[in-house]
Amino acid sequence: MVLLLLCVSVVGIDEVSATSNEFIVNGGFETGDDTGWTGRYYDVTSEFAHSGLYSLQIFSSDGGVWQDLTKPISSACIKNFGFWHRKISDYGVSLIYAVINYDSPEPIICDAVESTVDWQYYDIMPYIPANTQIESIMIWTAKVWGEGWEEVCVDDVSLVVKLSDDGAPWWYNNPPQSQNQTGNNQQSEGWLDWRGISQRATETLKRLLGNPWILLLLIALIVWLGSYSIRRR
Ligand SMILES: [Ca+2]
Repeated sequence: MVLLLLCVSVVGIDEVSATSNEFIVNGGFETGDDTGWTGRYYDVTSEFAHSGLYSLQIFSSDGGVWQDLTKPISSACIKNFGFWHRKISDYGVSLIYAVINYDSPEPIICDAVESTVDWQYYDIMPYIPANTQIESIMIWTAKVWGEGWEEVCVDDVSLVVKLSDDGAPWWYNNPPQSQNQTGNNQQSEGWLDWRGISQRATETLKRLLGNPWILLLLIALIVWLGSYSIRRR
């Protein structure tokens, strides 16, 4: 069991070191398609780009995209979170805003801003509550009643976590303390806490026991140990 726990914690450390500090998949749309995103009334375009060759073009109000993060990110670990946007012509009034889902049933609907023909940065950081786990991001458009509406482009959507001096994600060396102290958050905060390790050990054990070859090997080992101890007597 000790060996098993060691193996599991080694897997956890590998996961940490292999993790990039960017947590948005295809935030610059440089795959040339919508890989990582779901939504409506959008297309990936090469006509406009804040950086690279592509951006996302939203061609109707009440349209946009969303993405679930590959793992919930603690608010304390986030360094930058936002995106760039612009209107494709000076016509109409195009509003854009972000919606963040976190470890609460109610999402955060951030303030809508007006897009201009110049690229502008939409900063999500001021809307993130302390001691929360961010789970997904939605970028959505709206119109003003009675006004015309112009298409909007979005590019360089990015959620970057802090890095320690050794290049590991920030929480690897600085696991958030406040939630553990208050006991409010029962969810695992990092990969190195014992609750997380024992959870992973249990899951791995279940997976191993579900494998008939491993099960057979274990039975053979028990039989061999049994016969060995009988021989010694
Ligand atoms: Ca781009």
